[in-house]
Amino acid sequence: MLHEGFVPSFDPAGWEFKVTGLVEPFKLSYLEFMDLPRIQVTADFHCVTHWSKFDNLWEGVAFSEIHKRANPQPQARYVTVHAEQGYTANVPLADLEEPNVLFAWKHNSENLAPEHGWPLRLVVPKLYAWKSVKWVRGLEFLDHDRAGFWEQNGYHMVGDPWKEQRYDTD
Ligand SMILES: Nc1nc2c(c(=O)[nH]1)N[C@H]1C(S)=C(S)[C@@H](COP(=O)(O)O)O[C@H]1N2
Ligand SMILES: [Mo]
Repeated sequence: MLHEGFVPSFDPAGWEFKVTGLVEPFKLSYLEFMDLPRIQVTADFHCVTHWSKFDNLWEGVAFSEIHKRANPQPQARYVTVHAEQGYTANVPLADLEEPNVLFAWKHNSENLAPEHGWPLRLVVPKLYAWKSVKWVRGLEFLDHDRAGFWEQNGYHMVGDPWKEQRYDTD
């Protein structure tokens, strides 16, 4: 699948990125987010419905930049990723700590199209693409794994394509 719901409109003045839960909570405005150091990552992208896009060049801010500012408590082991319209996905913190996880706004040197997540999407190359949350607006650090949108609808809590973890029964 591609996404649930409609493509949200973007208002830079009203946009903020919120980090909450077992952390030192903080918020970033759009300009503050765009001021963070940037990286580029090349990675494949696997949807759970058996399509893949290879060799994508992503540009944005590494997860590690947000992680170090959040300074999570030791018991924080899971993250709920929050997006526009209440979309959520749960990801083990260990999978976000991979060096190629980023918040991207460029794909193959062009700004993301609105339907692909503009102004910001998470990219978690090692997991199925439903964890690569489009229109991302925040992270919530938790000590337990809480099912997100697709996970409540039968998808896997981790979603590793190499283990074919599609459904909660895999
Ligand atoms: N906010 C949000 N992000 C989302 C989704 C969604 O429904 N809402 N769908 C996911 C799924 S299932 C896939 S396959 C990818 C698709 O990304 P693309 O549209 O850029 O190809 O986005 C993921 N991110
Ligand atoms: Mo998907």
